[in-house]
Amino acid sequence: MAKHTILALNGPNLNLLGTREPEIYGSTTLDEIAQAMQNAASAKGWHIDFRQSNHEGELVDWIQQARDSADAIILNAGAYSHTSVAILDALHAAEKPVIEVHLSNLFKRETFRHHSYISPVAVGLICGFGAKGYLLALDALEDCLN
Ligand code: CA2
Repeated sequence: MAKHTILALNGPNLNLLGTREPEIYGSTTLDEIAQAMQNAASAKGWHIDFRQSNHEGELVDWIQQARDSADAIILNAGAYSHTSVAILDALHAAEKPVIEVHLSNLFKRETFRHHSYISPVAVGLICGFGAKGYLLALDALEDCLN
């Protein structure tokens, strides 16, 4: 049995990765990110539960379930990062370590992307490293899990 289960959650429009706007988000698809995370997690003896939804309520449901089914959460909530108090509240209730990931460097972009509701509940934030950010998040979790 895997030592730890990590919920890797992706928010709206991230299913489009690799198909458009490669200059901002890179050319790696979400399926390729999922595969790279599975490989990296397996090497650590961990299991990845990788999901994407365009629906805020579905993301909230999955975060609530993580209280019983996951040891940590890696979250790219996409545009909901900048708007969703509901996701913030769900993360509080889940009481699991959260690493926030963004492909792009939020602080080089429009000012409305500079604020994230998720950052205050996250152990840390990784942004600007493209798809590699998800793997950096897995490494960062090593210090949060035992
Ligand atoms: O940089 C990130 O990872 C973001 O979370 C991506 C979100 C954006 O709203 C955040 O501010 C930063 C948008 C994801 C949209 O992804 C697309 C990918 C390809 C084509 C169109 C959208």
